[in-house]
Amino acid sequence: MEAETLKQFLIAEAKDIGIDKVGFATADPFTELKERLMRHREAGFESGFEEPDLDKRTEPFKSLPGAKTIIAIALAYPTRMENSPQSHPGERRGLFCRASWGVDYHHVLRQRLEALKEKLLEKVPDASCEIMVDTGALSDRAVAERAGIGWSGKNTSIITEEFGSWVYLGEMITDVWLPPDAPVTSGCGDCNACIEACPTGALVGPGQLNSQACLAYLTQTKGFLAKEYRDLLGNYLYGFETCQAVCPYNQKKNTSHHPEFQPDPEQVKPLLRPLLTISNREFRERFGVMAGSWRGKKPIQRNAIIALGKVRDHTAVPELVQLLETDPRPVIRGTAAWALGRIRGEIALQTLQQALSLEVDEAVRSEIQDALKEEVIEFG
Ligand code: B12
Ligand code: SF4
Repeated sequence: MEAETLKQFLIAEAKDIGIDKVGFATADPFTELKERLMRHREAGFESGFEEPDLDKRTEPFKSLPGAKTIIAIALAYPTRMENSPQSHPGERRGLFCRASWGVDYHHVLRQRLEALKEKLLEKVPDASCEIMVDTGALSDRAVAERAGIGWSGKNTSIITEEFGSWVYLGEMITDVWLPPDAPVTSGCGDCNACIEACPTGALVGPGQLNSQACLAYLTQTKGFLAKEYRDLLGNYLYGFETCQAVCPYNQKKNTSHHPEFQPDPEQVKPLLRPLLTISNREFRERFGVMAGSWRGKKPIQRNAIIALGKVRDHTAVPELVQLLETDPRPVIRGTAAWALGRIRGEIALQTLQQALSLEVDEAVRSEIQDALKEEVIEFG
């Protein structure tokens, strides 16, 4: 089959399979990206979730010998929730970012790419293919940019004409040559809305993110969240999206044609207090299907405690006292101490003082001491 005919066949099949955008790129090394990733690392801007081998990241043939083409795909996700439950005093709710709504996108995109691979194999039975979604060696964004899926925005996201940046990305490397698409021109122009809106200044320049200061990253860490970030998280339990929410290309975009990504309101906007005492099993059963559960329950619980402390929810005091007194995890005890210091009141204060006399972990002791200090300052 002639290459252009094969490409058009795959584009038509991709649509039937339920892929929103498909683009074709050469599998040449990403030479400029390599330089960029080296500087990114030297500056200490990596998150640690990236593939560490920069040769593998930028040389597709290291993942598939004989690689000629990369087929990039994008699937759009919803931005609006029907029947979104309200958060009330005493019944506060947390929030999973939109990129975690519905079924974990890794499975959905991989399944779509497997179906596309089958179509390619129908026409070229001896083709070799390597599928990647997020956890693969390549930079999904750099691939999507080269394949003309969208441009690389100043918020570092790939922005598509049709769906804004509310898209997941994935790709298939193959040793079949297919005519490449051209990258699209950036539409950012003079706009700097994302850089100005980032609450931590993590967007240190156009298209340059210091992951260590990015709230999306910080929601996923397992240790203590540095104090300066606690008030900035709002009620986010996983991920963050201000740099997308403010983007003019993302306004009024909502994709509802993938049932897999439709949010279950009780799952993506759960009540906070029950999260504090949820068992491992219950957590897996309720949230295990979501992308946002990949780091386990500890960061979600830590963020839930912070959200409750921030709004000074007095009704959470019994659960917070229980955590401070009995939880085996120092991060959870220490964060509970911080929240009790915020909420204040007699029970909170007494519990903090008692806990200080029993606590042996240095980091937790320091949190308790600071919580008690805040108490004195605020009452004084
Ligand atoms: C590590 C990681 C993170 C880290 C770091 C993010 C970052 N910006 O670097 C953290 C945890 C913070 C994160 C957060 C999010 N992530 Co993330 N993440 C990744 C991962 C695994 C690697 C990204 C990476 O290597 N970053 C390093 C930077 C330097 O490279 P890059 O962004 O890949 O490549 C671009 C730059 O290098 C730039 N570039 C290259 N040369 C040059 C030169 C100049 C001068 C400039 C200005 C730029 C530039 O262009 C490249 C293409 O855009 C990818 C999956 C993958 N395998 O690629 C998903 C991925 C990027 N994440 C994704 C998503 C959805 C998110 C969140 C929106 C989730 C959320 N709501 O919380 C946020 C968005 C935050 C943000 N502004 O990036 C999607 C992005 C979809 C899209 N439309 O762009 C991806 C592609 C996963 C997927 N397969 O769908 N993520
Ligand atoms: S907010 Fe403005 S600068 Fe940032 S990505 Fe969107 S268009 Fe580009």
